Amino acid sequence: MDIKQLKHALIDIETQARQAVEAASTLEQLRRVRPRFLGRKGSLGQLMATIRDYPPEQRGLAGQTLNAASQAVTRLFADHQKRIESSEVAAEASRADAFDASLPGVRPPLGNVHPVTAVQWEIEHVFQRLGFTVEAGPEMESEYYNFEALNIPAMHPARDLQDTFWLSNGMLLRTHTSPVQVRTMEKFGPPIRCIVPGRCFRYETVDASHETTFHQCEGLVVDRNISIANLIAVMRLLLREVFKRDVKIRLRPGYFPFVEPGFELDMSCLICGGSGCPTCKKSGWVEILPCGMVHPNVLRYGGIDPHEYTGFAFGLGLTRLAMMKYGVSDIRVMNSGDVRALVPPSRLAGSMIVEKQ
Ligand code: FA5
Repeated sequence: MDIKQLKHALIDIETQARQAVEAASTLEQLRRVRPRFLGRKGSLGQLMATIRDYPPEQRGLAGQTLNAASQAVTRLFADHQKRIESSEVAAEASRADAFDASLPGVRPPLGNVHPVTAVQWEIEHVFQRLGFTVEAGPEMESEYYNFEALNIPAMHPARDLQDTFWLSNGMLLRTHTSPVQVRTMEKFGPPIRCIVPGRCFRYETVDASHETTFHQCEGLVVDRNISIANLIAVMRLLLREVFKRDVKIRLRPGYFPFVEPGFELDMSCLICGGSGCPTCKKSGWVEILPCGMVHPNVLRYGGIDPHEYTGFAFGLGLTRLAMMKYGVSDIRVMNSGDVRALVPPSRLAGSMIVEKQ
């Protein structure tokens, strides 16, 4: 048999092997069919024995050709064996009385979580996929980080925008998560991509949308060539991921001494559908996402050269976002301890339950 005939013979053997393998529906049948092809006396084994009959210059090629065919047939058996095994496992598992004590258990989701926690987990998940780190800062903060390093010097009227709880030791309860901006710049230097979820405190009158204790989530990106286009793209992505659809937003100029330019990003109130209610103060819009390009002075305070780096920052109103997402119309419910406001595991994204347990 010359090499050409050998190749034809091998194609035939492979075809027969495939048919025989596919006809086997149990491991026992498969085991019985194997020697016909792969055993020493099987069709491939017999051809192996003829290698020595080839002229020396053809022996190498004949050997390679046979080995390739032998490997292909071995693979046919191995693949079909896996198929039979998994269908046997599936059949076993679907039996009403089947119980495999050796399988790892599925951890049942336990307990309900606070709406703010649920939204915070979701946001962390979204941003971690974008390569952001999750940072934290102290709730008892110095005047320097809460105001001065954010370009709000003493006597600046912007300090009055955030009524502050001052402490007897000269410190304060942070009025926003923005102090962690300069802390993070000092700690890591550029490039920075981080979010900072956390609790904030303001000495103000409580109503349906204002609390003295509430949550924000700061976001900070500092790198070369960061522009407003990056800022808007990230804001849109964030809202789309949290609400799982495009929500109506509006962008208007906003003043914060630590950004330039600054914006207020409002979303259409999901409690009233935009027609006006106490939650949105009858405006149809909820202030949720103030943001802007990091002011050069703030970069300087953080030890970063504003000629080389630019950045954007945002201060998401986490508590208000949670209200919109879970339909809580009065912010006072959030700190009330009312268990009816909690979110059951069935309403959390599946990946979050697994990750956070
Ligand atoms: C700030 O706190 C800025 N630090 C945000 C910022 C960060 C701007 C980075 C630019 C760059 P403002 O005071 O608007 O901004 O608060 C931000 C959000 O927190 C508001 O949109 C609102 O959703 C929420 N918020 C503010 N005060 C309260 C309150 N008393 N109760 C509940 N939520 C509040």
